[in-house]
Amino acid sequence: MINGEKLPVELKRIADKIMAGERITDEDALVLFEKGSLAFAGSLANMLRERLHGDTTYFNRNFHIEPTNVCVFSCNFCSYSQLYAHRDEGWELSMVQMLDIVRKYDGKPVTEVHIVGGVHPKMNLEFFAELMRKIKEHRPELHIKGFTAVELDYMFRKAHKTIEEGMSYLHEAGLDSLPGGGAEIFHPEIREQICADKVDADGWLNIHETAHNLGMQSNATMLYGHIEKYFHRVDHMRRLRELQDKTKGFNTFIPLKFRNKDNDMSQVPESTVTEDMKMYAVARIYLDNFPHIKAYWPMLGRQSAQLSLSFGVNDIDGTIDDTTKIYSMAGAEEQNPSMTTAQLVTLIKQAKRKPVERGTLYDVIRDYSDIDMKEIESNPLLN
Ligand code: V47
Ligand code: SF4
Repeated sequence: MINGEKLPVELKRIADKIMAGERITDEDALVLFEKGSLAFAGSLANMLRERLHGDTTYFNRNFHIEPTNVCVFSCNFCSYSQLYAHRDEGWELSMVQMLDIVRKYDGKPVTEVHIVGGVHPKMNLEFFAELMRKIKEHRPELHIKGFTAVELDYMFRKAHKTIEEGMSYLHEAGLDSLPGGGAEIFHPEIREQICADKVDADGWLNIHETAHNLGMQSNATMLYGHIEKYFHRVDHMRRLRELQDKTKGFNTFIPLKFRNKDNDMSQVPESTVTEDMKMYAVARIYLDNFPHIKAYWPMLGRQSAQLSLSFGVNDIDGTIDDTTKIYSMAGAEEQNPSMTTAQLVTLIKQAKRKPVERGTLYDVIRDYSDIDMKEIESNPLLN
């Protein structure tokens, strides 16, 4: 009960703030995590989601390119990478192979390619700038969302470029926006235990700030549900909220549920569905300056992604077309993640929400709420 007698005073005070449209503090967020029930945090998050977006739930039509899983880093939670010394057991796509993936979508109504992979010492800034140019030459309107701050940090340092020089160079070559990966948990207490050797919090935030200052938009993630405590999550979101106050360049926050198969943290149990939904709800409430909260269905599974639409989430990413391995290798239920538009629309409609196809930057492409399902299934431009 939100206004009932049984509600502790501190939760009532937080609910009042949220309902009045005020920003909650870090302490409030901790109280929500520690003392608020899922129903309590969830109903407040749902109210905010409906204030911001009504029933609108976004998805897009996208595919991934994962250039390599060879990586100079060794994050303990990663089930995907192969150290350079063992590169024979990994994959390295050539320019031609990556352009063949893009060509496979000729005539198909995808709007975004998401490029992310391991940090390969031989795939450098010049190589990826050339990839950007070649993709844009072939399909200029395809939005390229590419490279985590981890990949960019390594690429720029190796090329002896400042962040601004490197970012401008890739942007001019065709890179449109940045995905949110590599953020993990910013707090050094945890970062040192799960991914000690890659870019730190300030480095990650600097890269996104520079992109924003150049007019590029980006996303932000947080890898949760492993060895971190609630206050590490709040600390992570605080750093993001502060940068967003400055630049307004983030589009969406994506909590990523830790998956424990075949990695060096396999002894750590995965979070429960209740914990997952609570994470989305608190994120929606705390990150009042982030327009969107995304549930990435290949990692979360489609049923939990559907459920999250009642806990603050208003975006479930895209069609994917079985082009990413990061989550299947880490044990996600979706071993070959792929959804047709009709399946995404059905999933959203079943949750009594309004399915809207978007571009990467949340430009509305099509509202599917009144389109007949048979029409969607039979029209290749819609499905
Ligand atoms: O940074 C790696 C995560 C991320 C595991 O911006 C794992 O739209 C869970 O950032 N369990 C890369 N997560 C993917 C990413 C992303 C995904 C979807 C959409 C967007 C976007 C960005 O994958 C890494 C890391 O946090 N990851 N291993 C694992 N075992
Ligand atoms: Fe490399 Fe990324 Fe895996 Fe870390 S999470 S080992 S940076 S591929």
